[in-house]
Amino acid sequence: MSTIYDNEFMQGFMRMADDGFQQGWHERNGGNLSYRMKPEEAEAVKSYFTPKEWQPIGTSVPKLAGEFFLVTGSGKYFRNVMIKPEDSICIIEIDDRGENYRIMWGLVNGGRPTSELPSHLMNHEVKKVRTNGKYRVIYHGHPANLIALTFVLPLEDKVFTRELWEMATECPVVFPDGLGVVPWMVPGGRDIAVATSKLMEKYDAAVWAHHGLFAAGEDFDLTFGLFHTIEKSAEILVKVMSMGGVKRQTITPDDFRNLAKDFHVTLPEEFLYEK
Ligand code: 2HA
Ligand code: ZN
Repeated sequence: MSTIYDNEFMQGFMRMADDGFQQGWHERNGGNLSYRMKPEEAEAVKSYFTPKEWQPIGTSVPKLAGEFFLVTGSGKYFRNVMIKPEDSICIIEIDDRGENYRIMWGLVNGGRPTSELPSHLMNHEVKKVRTNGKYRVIYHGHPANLIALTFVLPLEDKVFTRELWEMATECPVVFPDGLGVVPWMVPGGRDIAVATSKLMEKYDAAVWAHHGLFAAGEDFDLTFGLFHTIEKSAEILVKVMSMGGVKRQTITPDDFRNLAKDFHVTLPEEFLYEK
């Protein structure tokens, strides 16, 4: 007998949640994940739907009207997604104005979608428009090395981008647009959602100071890979700083320009400043 979990997007979502937990980015109920479902995916699972009451999103996302999302639940543990998905995650539908959502499947023991739903949906809206519908995944977690850096580096996009680019040659190829930084803000609400989605106009990832990372991407592999690459690079920077912080040699602005040519990426000059 087939189940809702036989669908590839379900498998991909659950695997990503488990991978993130194994990486140590989701202590307790930390982090959240959302996936904008394709129309055929919503169609394929609609026999499992039991619609609940409409609830306000807390912000307005008119360009997501009528969309279905698979999202983690508020207060739920990534650690449990694989072993009890029906308790940990849910499918929601957005209403025709982009103001309300309703649970269609999941969270069988009650609960709500992620506390960061406004940030997730506003980021989805920006990315849907900017990528012509290509981007479908928004991911938030608490990677320790990147968070540690938010206590010692200036909270500036250009500093985080350049320092992380220098730590691993793959970085400018993986996130050529750079990385945004949101100063510390109260999580869960509309203000931090607005600040983050503004950065998502320009970048695929944004750091929340003293909190975590938001990443956006086309599919589960690319989004997880982006998050993973950023945190790996942050780990190297933490090691370099812990060894006294003096770089005897590094990748120079001209090295980056040469890399950009060979790898066919455009690296904005704003990140290739002389230090
Ligand atoms: O607990 O990570 O930002 C979930 C979160 C809130
Ligand atoms: Zn968080």
